[in-house]
Amino acid sequence: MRADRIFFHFSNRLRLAKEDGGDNGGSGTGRNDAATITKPKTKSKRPSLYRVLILNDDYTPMEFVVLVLQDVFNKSREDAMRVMLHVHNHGVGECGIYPFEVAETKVTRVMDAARKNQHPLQCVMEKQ
Ligand code: TYC
Repeated sequence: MRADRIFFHFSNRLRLAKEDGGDNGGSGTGRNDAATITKPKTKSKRPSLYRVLILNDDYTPMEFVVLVLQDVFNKSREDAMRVMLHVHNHGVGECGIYPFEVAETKVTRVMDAARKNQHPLQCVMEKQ
C-alpha cells in the first residue's frame, strides 16, 4: 500500500473507532470498525416445509418419470430410477422437501411436462 493510502486507512480507522466508542450513541466497543450486528425486533420464522410427491399410474412411461425426476428435482440417474421404481411398486413416493414456493414451482413443472406430453402423471405437495 502507498504511504498516503496507509495514512488514510489508519486515520479513517481512528475516526471510526472514536465515533464508535464515544458518547454519541455509537453501540460498538471502539475496538474495530466492523458493522454492529443488532438483534432483529421481529421474530423471524423458519419457513414451513412441503413434501413433493409423485403418484403412480398405469400409462406414464418409466423413462419419462426418470427424466422428470432428474430434470425438476436434480436427481442423479440412479436416484431418479430408485424413486420411480418405488412409486411404481408402492403407488406414491417423495421427490423432495422444500419451502412452499419452491415446492409449488416443482409441482407446476412436473404437471406442465406431463400435460405437454399427454401423460397422466400426477404430482402433489403436502405440508410436512
Ligand atoms: N407405472 C408406470 C408404468 O408401468 C410407471 C410410473 C412410475 C408411472 C412412476 C408414474 O409416478 C410414476 N409405465
